[in-house]
Amino acid sequence: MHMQFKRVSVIGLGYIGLPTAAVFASRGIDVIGVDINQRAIDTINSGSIHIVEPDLDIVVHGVVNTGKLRATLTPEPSDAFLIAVPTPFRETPEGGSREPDLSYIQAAAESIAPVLEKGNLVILESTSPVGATEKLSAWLQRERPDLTFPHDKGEAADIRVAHCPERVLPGCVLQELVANDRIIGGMTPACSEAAVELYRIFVKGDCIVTTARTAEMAKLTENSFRDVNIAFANELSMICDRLKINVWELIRLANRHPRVNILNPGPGVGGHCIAVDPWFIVSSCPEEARLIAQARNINDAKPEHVIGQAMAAANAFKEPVIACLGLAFKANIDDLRESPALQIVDALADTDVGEIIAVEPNISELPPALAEKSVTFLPLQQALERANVVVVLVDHQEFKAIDRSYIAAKVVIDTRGIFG
Ligand code: SAJ
Repeated sequence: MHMQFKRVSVIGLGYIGLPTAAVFASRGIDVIGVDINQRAIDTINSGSIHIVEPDLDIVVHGVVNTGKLRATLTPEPSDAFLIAVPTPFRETPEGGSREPDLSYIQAAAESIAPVLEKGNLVILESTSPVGATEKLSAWLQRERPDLTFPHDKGEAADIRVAHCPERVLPGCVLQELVANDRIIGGMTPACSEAAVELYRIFVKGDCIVTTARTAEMAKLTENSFRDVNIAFANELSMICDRLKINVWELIRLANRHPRVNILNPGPGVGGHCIAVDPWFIVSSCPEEARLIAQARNINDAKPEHVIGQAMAAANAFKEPVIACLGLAFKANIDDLRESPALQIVDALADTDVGEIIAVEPNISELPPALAEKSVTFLPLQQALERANVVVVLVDHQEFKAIDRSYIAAKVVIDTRGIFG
């Protein structure tokens, strides 16, 4: 069967949904973007964007102008529906543990169900625990008993369902959407075939077919791999602090070995993916996922270690002034969400250790939580002039360019190794 995708709906117009919708539209597909946020819809329909991502504004502006992308609150009939909504974590009802919150996926399923038609393709792009795509199929079935779905009727089903996880790096989304290989996890071979046909519209990388469950696990595995490897680097950095060894030099040396490639230690692991996704594996298999859980704990404990180092350094001065360089969760972005740097500055501000200065070249004012705690927000140069303790929390390009003579007389805690 050869499917034709003339009209595609994207449910959830966030960091993944909006660029995906815009790229489909730029290839001539009629795209309907659906979101529950009226302000986001208005912004997009006026040709602007509500998130920060290089070049996305230009693409959205273009496709809204040509009428190829239109945003709305209510789903409309389409050939394919692509779900890109958040899958956050929540406390388990009994408390004490965490579990993935699939309520946004369920709500998306309930919103598209009324307009589904025989022959449609539904794709889940949201990062999901293993089994979520089968649940999606069952939720759609519950709303539309008149149609058949693959969890029940397999290849013969009226609707095709697949999991195709997004794997793009924030900051490089437009390039990576097109260039990266794509894992296509259909609930049946026919579901995969339809999904490959859809992604072929703009994906230049390989589209690799597997099952929905393997695709779900592949995405979680990629981010857990990175988390576990960063935990190894972070554990090494704490061992080296105790043993008075420069961890950066150590890693450079060890990485000379042809089969060793240690990642970079840091102040902790932030962002919405690597610090979250491993928990999806742990919550499915708590008894087996011991290393993955331990890596999460090690990375989550790293900010505490840095706070201790900063306090110890400050205590050596009569009037400590601590300049904290960076608030974002990684280099050269303005994203402060789930940022270990922010967590460290916030915790230091709760102590009476001394004056706390924050420097973040990618934002124009402090987030309210820090402003309330009398953290001083200064440009880099002024902060360095005032401080006797400098804590490097993010490896922004501006910090890498610091003239060493400015910091020679200060106590420096370099969590990112920018000074080697
Ligand atoms: N970090 C370190 N040391 C390192 C590398 C990173 O401490 O050696 C820290 C960063 O500073 C940051 C955190 O880890 O706080 C995560 O940053 P990242 O750049 O590794 O990843 P994200 O969260 O921006 O995006 C990841 C990517 N996944 C992988 O690289 C395996 C991206 O491809 C995924 O699409 C994204 O998660 C996602 O959506 O899951």
